[in-house]
Amino acid sequence: MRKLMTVAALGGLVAASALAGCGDGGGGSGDSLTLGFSQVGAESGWRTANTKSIQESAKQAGIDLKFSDAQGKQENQIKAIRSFITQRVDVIAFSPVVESGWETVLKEAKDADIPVILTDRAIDSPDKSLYKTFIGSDFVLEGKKAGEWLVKEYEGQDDPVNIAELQGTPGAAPANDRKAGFADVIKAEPKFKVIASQTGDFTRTGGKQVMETFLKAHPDIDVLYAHNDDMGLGAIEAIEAAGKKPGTDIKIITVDAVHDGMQALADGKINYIVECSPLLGPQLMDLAKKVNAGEEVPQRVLTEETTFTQDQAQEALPDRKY
Ligand code: GZL
Repeated sequence: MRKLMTVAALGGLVAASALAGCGDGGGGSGDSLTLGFSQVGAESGWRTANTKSIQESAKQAGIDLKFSDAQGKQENQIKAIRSFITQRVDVIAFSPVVESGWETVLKEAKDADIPVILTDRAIDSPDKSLYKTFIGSDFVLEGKKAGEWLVKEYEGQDDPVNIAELQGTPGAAPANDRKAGFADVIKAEPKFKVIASQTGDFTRTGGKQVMETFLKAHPDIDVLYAHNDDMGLGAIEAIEAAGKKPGTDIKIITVDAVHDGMQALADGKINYIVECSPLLGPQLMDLAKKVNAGEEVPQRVLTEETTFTQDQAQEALPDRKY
């Protein structure tokens, strides 16, 4: 509607073409809302489920979705956002692959009067006027939940606990925050020592390769904390290839709770999973419609999520949506 008013102000001819149903002057077809979405890539089971949720929800909401996969590169996301601006989409949404470097392109969107919604991952800019809302998890809390389980698991034991950590993509909000939340909890007990910490880039391959190097350098690893299930699953392959029992010789904590992670948890190869829901599609579409209509939306929309032990995974698996 906002765009139709602008088009109409440009003169009868243009307004006539708009009224003739040639679209609202935006990139949309007819009067449906056009949403430009830039996705991080396809690096993990979580990402696949997130993409599915967004694409299916757009269809159900009657929203014309222009979807771009950045293959993990910030420059591709910036290009996609500029393309959405040129196409005059109604709303832009994206999951920022890393936290910094977004001010310039988001100012261009703001100058073009196209509202932006952040999904999944946050940006570190203090300028909150660059986006209308951020819908996603509290990654610091997820890291804390992982740490709290470990503290409970080793309660009453004084021996040193050697921890290996597989970090997510360098500079990504979930990697920075899951590391910080976990470290903040375990620092209370000197027995917990992070003896190795390196990025596996949120992928299975990365998790397997880095875990292989960890195992060669540190025969005495007691615990693995992986920032997502996929790196944990890759690490399990390396642990088994080294003749050790994942979940027993090396306790494993991961984040996400995607199907394959939950199966490994139920099978006893992972000990605890902190859920991070990828099912952001329905709420994103609702927010996009509200933002397009000029309605007020909360600056922050927190996603609901829980945690799973091995017993809880057995119970939850049959009903899992991802
Ligand atoms: C978290 C999301 C992370 C997942 C990973 O919201 O950004 O990226 O934890 C994914 O599996 O790759």
